[in-house]
Amino acid sequence: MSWHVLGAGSLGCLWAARLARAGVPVQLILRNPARLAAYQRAGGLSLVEQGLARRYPVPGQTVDDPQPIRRLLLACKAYDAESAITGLAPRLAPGAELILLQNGLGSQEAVAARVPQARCIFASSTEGAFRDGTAPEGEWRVVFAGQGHTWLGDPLDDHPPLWLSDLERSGIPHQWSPDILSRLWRKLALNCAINPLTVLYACRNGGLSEHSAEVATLCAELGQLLRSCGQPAAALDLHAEVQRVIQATAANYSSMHQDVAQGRRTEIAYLLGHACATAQRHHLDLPHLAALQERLLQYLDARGLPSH
Ligand code: NAD
Ligand code: KPL
Repeated sequence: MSWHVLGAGSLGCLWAARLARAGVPVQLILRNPARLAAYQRAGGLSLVEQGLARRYPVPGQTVDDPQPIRRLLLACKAYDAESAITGLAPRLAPGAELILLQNGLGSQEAVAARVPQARCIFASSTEGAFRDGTAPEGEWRVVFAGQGHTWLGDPLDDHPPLWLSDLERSGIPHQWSPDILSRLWRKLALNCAINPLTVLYACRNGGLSEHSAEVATLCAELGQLLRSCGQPAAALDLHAEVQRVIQATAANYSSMHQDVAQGRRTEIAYLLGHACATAQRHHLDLPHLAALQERLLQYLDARGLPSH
């Protein structure tokens, strides 16, 4: 059975290349005929691993190709996920399975509501990849920059799908995780405690050691939020883990910092925005988190970047 991968971006290409080289049938879905033609002219995608580039001529198709979709990796940004799945819904075969690779929370529920006939598997990944815009192959060249792990789970059904063996065979490090919501909330909380401050203070993650009181206050409010919305395990030792991540990634710029520095839209609505909206729904007063959101929105607005 063929995999389909929507989003020939960083993670989509990383997954497609590894599936293809293991002999797993895979098709890349591109936005329109012009993008498909450009992809085909490039001869497929290139993956750079440990400095070595290899080309994978993964077949491509457009969103409105007639081929039914049974297994789909949705590898676009959180803000594109709902409209992307709406475009593909007519192609989903009965019993289709979707893997939602988006960071943050909120987009998964929006996707699931659009395609109630499909099984939606949520994923949280610590792998790192980026597109190497400077190469002649341009956007079809992806650099595998950070080894990591992907957790997959279905909040409605804890039976692992049979196709996990395809990931095994392809060398994609993964784990079936019945508590996937807890993982996604924990990652969201880490991102909320670190990413917005790195943008506002224009610093690397390590620069936050100069703002430790502010980080501690945010962690306390995030812990309150997690406990109030039924995720107490995600709140355990949050502050200690945030401090560990700040130390371990001290030399890095957070993903949100990189987005803003490159003038790209951020996933704020699915991170801090989702945290603040959930707090409001639970009638929780979290003044520092709310003030952080306000400051970040003003900062983005001043630079002409969207707030959603
Ligand atoms: P990306 O921007 O590199 O790729 C997304 C791709 O999806 C783009 O090529 C875009 O054109 C395409 N796309 C969007 N809507 C489409 C549509 N309707 N039809 C066809 N194509 C469409 O994004 P990414 O870095 O791969 O990130 C994907 C998700 O994974 C994000 O939520 C991100 O936060 C998360 N994530 C990324 C990394 C990483 O290292 N890149 C690591 C962990 C998590
Ligand atoms: O995931 C991250 C990001 O930059 O998005 C870390 C490194 C954990 C910082 O929040």
